[in-house]
Amino acid sequence: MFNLILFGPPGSGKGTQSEKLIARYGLKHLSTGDLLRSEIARETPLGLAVKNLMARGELVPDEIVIEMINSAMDNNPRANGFLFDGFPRTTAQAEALDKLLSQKDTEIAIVLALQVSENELVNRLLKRGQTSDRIDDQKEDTIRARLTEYYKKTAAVAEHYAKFDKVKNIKGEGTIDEIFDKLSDEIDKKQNVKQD
Ligand code: B4P
Repeated sequence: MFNLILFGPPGSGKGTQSEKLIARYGLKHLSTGDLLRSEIARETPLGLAVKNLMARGELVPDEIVIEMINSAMDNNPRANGFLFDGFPRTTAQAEALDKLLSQKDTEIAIVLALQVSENELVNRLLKRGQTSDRIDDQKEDTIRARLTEYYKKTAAVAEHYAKFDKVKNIKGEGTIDEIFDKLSDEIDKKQNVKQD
């Protein structure tokens, strides 16, 4: 199995690049943001419980997302590997993920961390807010709240994986294809090392 985490602040291009990466590498895409939005759209009890938190740009409690990821992995027993997008977002989530993977006798191969300046992030998300129905992209205050959550709780996830020498920083500004090429280079290098 080849498991990777696509990491970065809100608006850094995780969703955008994940689409391309799963097509090239045949991985199963697990985006906690997409899973949560689907719960909200279907008005499930879980969706109703997290709707207001997400609209304010706050993180959903760890237990909820960890359980969601656990069942998503169990529902895909034949996956060649997983691309985790938007997860883990706290150190507790990272530790839970490491444990889940080790129970399946596998691990995270690489963490690709997209680096984008704060102004660019805010501009991208406001722009998406003009054309999408995502409520958390509509107001600059909510976007800033998401960035504050990221710096307060999520940035530490990169430090967690840096301890195991798994993090590669990638400049996330430029064209989508340029960034995709840089991400693919890092994956190819890692996969070649594994095969040697
Ligand atoms: P997510 O769905 O993960 O969304 P995101 O971080 O806002 O977006 P992403 O980073 O994927 O967006 P992308 O760059 O692709 O999370 C939403 C919310 O869900 C969180 O705030 C939280 O409440 C909750 N949540 C999710 N996971 C959780 C977890 N594990 N724990 C707790 N809570 C959780 O796209 C941004 C825009 O940029 C797009 O319009 C795109 O077209 C554009 N773009 C991309 N690349 C570009 C480029 N190179 N140049 C110009 N524009 C670009």
